[in-house]
Amino acid sequence: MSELDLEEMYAVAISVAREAGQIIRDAFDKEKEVDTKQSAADLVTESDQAVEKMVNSRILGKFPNHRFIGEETTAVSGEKHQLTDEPTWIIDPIDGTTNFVNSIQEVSFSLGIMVNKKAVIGVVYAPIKDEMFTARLGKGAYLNGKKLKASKITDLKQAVIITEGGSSRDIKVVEDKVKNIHTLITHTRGIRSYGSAAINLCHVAAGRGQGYIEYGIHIWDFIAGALIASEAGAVVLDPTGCDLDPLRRRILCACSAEVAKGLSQILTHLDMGSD
Ligand code: LIP
Repeated sequence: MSELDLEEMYAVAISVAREAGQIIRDAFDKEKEVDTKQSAADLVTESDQAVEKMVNSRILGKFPNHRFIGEETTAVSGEKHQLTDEPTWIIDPIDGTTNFVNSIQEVSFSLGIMVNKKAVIGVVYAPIKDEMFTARLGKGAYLNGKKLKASKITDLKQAVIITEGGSSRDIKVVEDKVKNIHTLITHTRGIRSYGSAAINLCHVAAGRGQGYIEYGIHIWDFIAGALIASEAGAVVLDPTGCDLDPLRRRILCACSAEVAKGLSQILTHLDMGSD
């Protein structure tokens, strides 16, 4: 894939993110039509579907040979994904749908592009706050054009860690997550929960906290934010400390290797299957 191809894909990614942001903003304060998916806490609205449809047609119209993985298309097909070496656009039309339904501002459009199974472009747009986070592999991460740098903290005791309850209501999963929340409160300066994996990763990229850990999310929730965080100098791993497997439905992100190691050692690691 040439530099020129990547430039073109990056420009298209930013432009569809802006268009997605407009759809989200227009619907934000209105009454939403809400449906549930895997659990009563796993929501979809007509706006999620409208954004995904628009993005799918824009991308495949421009790059007919590229592959597309979208949260809502997957919800309908129920398919498992196989990552190939082909350029693959991975999108979450509204990351933070529960926030969107409740008109809470932490909502984002997330778009990651993988080539040869590696993330090369990440765009997360938070339209209500007009925050455009972008990254290209090896070229740094930016917020509205300003370079991002993760926090320099190495001591877990000084770290603010973001984590989420997630949408699974399986009793064992909930118990393990509660156990982890107890552990995190005990070992860190505090925990936070913003309701959008993509935004959580961008917060770590921007130095707004030192780490983020979540079990049970999907490739479309985190692939763009993971590139943005790592291009800002953060460490992105599987929670056990191994390399991140993008289909494995879990992620650990920390501002430093020390905080990452500390987190990995104290947490109970949940196995939530793969995409
Ligand atoms: C959300 C994630 C969030 C997680 C929620 C949900 P969605 O994605 O970003 O981190 O805790 O359960 O999966 O469904 O709003 O795109």
